[in-house]
Amino acid sequence: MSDLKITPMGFAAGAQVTGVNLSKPLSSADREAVHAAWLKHLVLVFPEQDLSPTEQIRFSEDFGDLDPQTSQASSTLHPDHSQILVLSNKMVGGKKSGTHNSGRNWHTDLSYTLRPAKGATLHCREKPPVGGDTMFANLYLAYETLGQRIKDLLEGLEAVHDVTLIRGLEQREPEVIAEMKQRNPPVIHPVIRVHPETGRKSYMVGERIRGFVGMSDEESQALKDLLNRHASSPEFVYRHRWSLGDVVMWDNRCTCHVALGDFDQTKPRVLHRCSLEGEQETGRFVDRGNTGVTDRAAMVQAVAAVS
Ligand SMILES: O=C(O)CCC(=O)C(=O)O
Ligand SMILES: [Fe+2]
Repeated sequence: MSDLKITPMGFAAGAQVTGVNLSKPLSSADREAVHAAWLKHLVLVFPEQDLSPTEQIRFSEDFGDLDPQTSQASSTLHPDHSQILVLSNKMVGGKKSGTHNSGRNWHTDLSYTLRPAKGATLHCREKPPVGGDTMFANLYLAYETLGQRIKDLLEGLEAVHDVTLIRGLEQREPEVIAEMKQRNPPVIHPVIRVHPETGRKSYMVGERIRGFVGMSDEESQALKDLLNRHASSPEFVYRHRWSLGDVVMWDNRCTCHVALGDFDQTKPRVLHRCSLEGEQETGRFVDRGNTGVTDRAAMVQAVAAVS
C-alpha cells in the first residue's frame, strides 16, 4: 500500500505530495498517481526531499526525456551532471554566477528555443531566510477566461521570443551573455498551445516576447501587456514559498512562472533544475533579421508614403 497523498494548495494550481521518498525509484502506481496529479494541479510540491543530483535526474526521467541543455551557458550547468542547471547567486570562480538573477520576469521555460520545455523539477538546496518565492500562473484558466473576440484574434497568431528579453541579462558576465545570444537566435511560436496530453488550450505569453508577427511594435506591446496582465491575475497564480528540500515540479506546457528577487542577495539561494525536453518542436527561426514585427520607423515611412 502506498502512503502517497495529494493535497491541493491552490485553486488555480499547486498541490502538495507527501508519502513519497524521491531518492528511491517510484513504484509504477505512484508514478502514475504523480503524473495524473501533475496534469491536474500543474505544479506539485514534494516537501523535505534529500536528493543527490543523480536521484533528481532519475526522478525527473520518470516524466520524460531530459532537455540536453544546449540552450544554456555551459558555466551554468552542474560540473558533473550536465542535465542539471544550477540556479545560484553564489560567486563561481570569482565571478557572478550566470544564473544569479534567473527567471525574474514572467516566462515559459525555453520559449526562446525551438522546443519549449515540457516541464521541470527544481530542488531547493539553500535558501535565504525570507523572500525569493516563485509564482506560477495557470495558462489554461487565462485562455479560457478571455473574451471570444480576443480568442479569435489569437487564433493563428505567432509571437517572436527573444532570449535578450530575459530580465537582467545585461547584468550577467559578458561571456555568459554572448553565449546565450549565440545559442539562442530569436524564434517564432504560435501563441495558442494545445496541451499534448490533456488536449486543453492555453496561450503562451510572457515578457520575453519581442512582438507578434504582422503587428507593429505599438500593437504588439499593447497586446502583450493585455495578455500578460490577464495571465498573471492573482486568481490564476500559485505562489510557492520555498523550504529547504522542496522539490517543485511544474507542467511548462500550460503555465508560466516568475522567480522573485525580493531577498537579501548576500544570503545564498541555490536550486537545481532538470528540464524535461518538449515533445514538440513548435518553433521556427526568424528569417534573417526580419522578425515580421514592424517597427515605428517603418510605420512612419508608410505614413509618409501615403500622405
Ligand atoms: O529560481 C527560481 O525560483 C526559478 C527560476 C526559473 O525560472 C526556473 O528555474 O525555470
Ligand atoms: Fe524558469
